[in-house]
Amino acid sequence: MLRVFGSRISYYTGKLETYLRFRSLDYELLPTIGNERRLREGAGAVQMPVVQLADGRWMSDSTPILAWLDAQQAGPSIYPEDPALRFIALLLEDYADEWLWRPAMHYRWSYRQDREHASGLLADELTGHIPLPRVVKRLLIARRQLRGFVRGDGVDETTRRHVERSALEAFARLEAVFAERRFVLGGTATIADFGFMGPMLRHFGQDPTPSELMRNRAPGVYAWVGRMWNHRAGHTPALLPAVDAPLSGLLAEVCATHLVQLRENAAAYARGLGRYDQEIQGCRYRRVPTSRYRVWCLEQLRRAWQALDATARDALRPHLPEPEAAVLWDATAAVDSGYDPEGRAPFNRAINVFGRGVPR
Ligand SMILES: N[C@@H](CCC(=O)N[C@@H](CS)C(=O)NCC(=O)O)C(=O)O
Repeated sequence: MLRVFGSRISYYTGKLETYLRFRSLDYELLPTIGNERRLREGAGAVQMPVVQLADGRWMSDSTPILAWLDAQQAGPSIYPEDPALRFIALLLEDYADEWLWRPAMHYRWSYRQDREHASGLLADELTGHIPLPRVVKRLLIARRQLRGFVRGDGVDETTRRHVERSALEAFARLEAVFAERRFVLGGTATIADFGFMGPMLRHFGQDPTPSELMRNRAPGVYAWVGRMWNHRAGHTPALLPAVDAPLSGLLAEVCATHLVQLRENAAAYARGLGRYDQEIQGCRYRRVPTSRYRVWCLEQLRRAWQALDATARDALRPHLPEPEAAVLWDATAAVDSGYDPEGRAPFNRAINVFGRGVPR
């Protein structure tokens, strides 16, 4: 039995739970609040999810957690065998993890109905032991999230439209994919699907405002969320033989958004900046927080690209538009995060995506 510290409306906890269900691995869900000391001592940081194995070892960060768990399983892996497809799957996971985070937080905390739903749920789930009136707890939670992860992450009147467009664009690109097949890369789920379940399950598929948008504009994505939740390992239908038009369209959006942010974030980190400005698809974001963790994400993707042979790179290059995608291979884009130099993740000392948790 795994012990999963998280929340039943958390982005990355939902991603992990989808995987645990897929592999029929039993788990118990426990709150992070009230367990901060144990989590910090065991895993290095308080974030959702943190996992404790039956033998007492601690794991953090859904990306290496899924990679490690999957390596322990008998039978077909969720990481495609084909090197080019595997690279695409990792890139899509990172986009879902790190780019769709901002619109997910915006929809949850900027819209009143969504904010009331999430703050009430979190107050009840996580803060039952804190002797404050429920209304005060809800207010404090909502204020922390809105200040830190929405306004503090560059969402304002000038960027709001673009932030929402990012979510709608992801819906539209995935809708085109699911018109062709049941999962992102073929007939069964890969790490790309589990990555997309982060934003799509507990935020866009469940929060009142984006879930209505999803049902109306992208019913195929809505159906895929249910399909993923119900998907179990066992059968292995084929994956795509080559990148097709819907997948190429999705990759173009990934390059124009996520890869630009990864590049600008790494450059800011190299300059020692705590915040930086970036322009994405013509929209200017001011003073977004620099993330050391995302410098590491870029290192991981660059390492994966380095490991590809010429055949795989040639197959991918037409679908990874420059100049944005050059951050994957350009030597001048290399920035050292210094995080997890021994490659021990998920068993290393974790860091939060932003500083000590919430951007200040
Ligand atoms: N890279 C981590 C990110 C985990 C994460 O940032 N989780 C969010 C909640 S879904 C969190 O704990 N944020 C810190 C906070 O709110 O203080 C993962 O994939 O597990």
